[in-house]
Amino acid sequence: MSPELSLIVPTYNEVDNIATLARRVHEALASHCRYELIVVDDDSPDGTAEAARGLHSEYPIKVIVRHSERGLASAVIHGFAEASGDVLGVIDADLQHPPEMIPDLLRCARDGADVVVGSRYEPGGGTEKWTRQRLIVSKVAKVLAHLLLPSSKKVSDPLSGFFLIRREVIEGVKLNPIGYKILLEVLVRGKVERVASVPYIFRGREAGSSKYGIGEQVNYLRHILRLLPVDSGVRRFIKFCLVGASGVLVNMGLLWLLTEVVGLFYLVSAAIAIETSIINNFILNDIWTFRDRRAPGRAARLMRLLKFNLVSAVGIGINMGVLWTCTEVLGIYYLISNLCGIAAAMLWNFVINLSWTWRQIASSSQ
Ligand SMILES: Nc1nc2c(ncn2[C@@H]2O[C@H](COP(=O)(O)OP(=O)(O)OP(=O)(O)O)[C@@H](O)[C@H]2O)c(=O)[nH]1
Ligand SMILES: [Mg+2]
Repeated sequence: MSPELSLIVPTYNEVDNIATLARRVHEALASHCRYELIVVDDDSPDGTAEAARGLHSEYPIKVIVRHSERGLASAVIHGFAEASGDVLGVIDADLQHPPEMIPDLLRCARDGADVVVGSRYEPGGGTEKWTRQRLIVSKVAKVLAHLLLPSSKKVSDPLSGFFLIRREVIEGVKLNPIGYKILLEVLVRGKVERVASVPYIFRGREAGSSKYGIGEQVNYLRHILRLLPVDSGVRRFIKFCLVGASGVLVNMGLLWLLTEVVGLFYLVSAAIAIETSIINNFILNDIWTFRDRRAPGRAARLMRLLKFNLVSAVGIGINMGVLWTCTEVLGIYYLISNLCGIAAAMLWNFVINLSWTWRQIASSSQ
């Protein structure tokens, strides 16, 4: 019978930790579920793999040794491929993630969460023995992920190395991470709808040494850049900008046509052109940018059109306000000021339309 949970443990030089980890995992899980522990070791010179193999008679442990590859995240992916459980989990070998909390995480997965994250950033969670510098780096990294990769905002700690996922989340998905942050990869590329978080304290390392260094911070930035074009939130924003650009063309074209060909007064033409471009943008956003967020029915569509008009009207006000302030108060050249105004209005339009006009129909987090 296959296990319910496959727990992946990436290891590099963890000979002093692996037996304690296996024992504590077993004590935590034996009465809760069938599980397997998959140790993925990158040929550690300290003999971690042999030590892990020696535990085979006591615990359900499988040891994989990679000889030609190195890297935490790629080791985890290797472990996923070898796992047979319905739920896949990841835990560090050095006991910084408390194995005693795995049953709590598993409960959330059983309740239907696709991804359950052990989080340092929920009330009750935190870090122990971290230097101020490491705390700052971690917080900045988290904010960067939340800002640049909207998919990561589903969870409070997208950089956690302690999490469970349902197998379906990554089935058929090609994961291709750099460095350490495998959860980020799963959140952006995986099929994630419901998420849950469980607070935990990231303990200080007691044995062995850290493999975390400056190289990982560079890798992290490379990883974010690689994920940018994949993130569904970023893609949505790009679509929104393209639709906005099409609206500018409609606006300019109609303004010219109505003024030059039809002979209307240019301000009358402008009013018609503005409303037409708003309707153009609404239709394109409704059938393309926010296609997945449309409530059904004509009344709902009409309501979205009204909201979109309102948001756009305020957006025009913001554009004008920024243009005036930058030019008159800050003394910036008016064309540059206008660019700032357009950017501010665009951001306003996107954020409010996303959270109001095309608000998500069903809540996806627990
Ligand atoms: N297979 C494999 N595992 C790795 C590699 N680098 C780190 N690990 C393991 O990944 C887990 C996390 O690595 P750590 O060095 O503890 O990183 P960290 O927890 O961010 O840093 P510290 O708080 O300083 O311990 C540990 O179980 C390591 O043994 C690697 O290149 N390959
Ligand atoms: Mg560690």
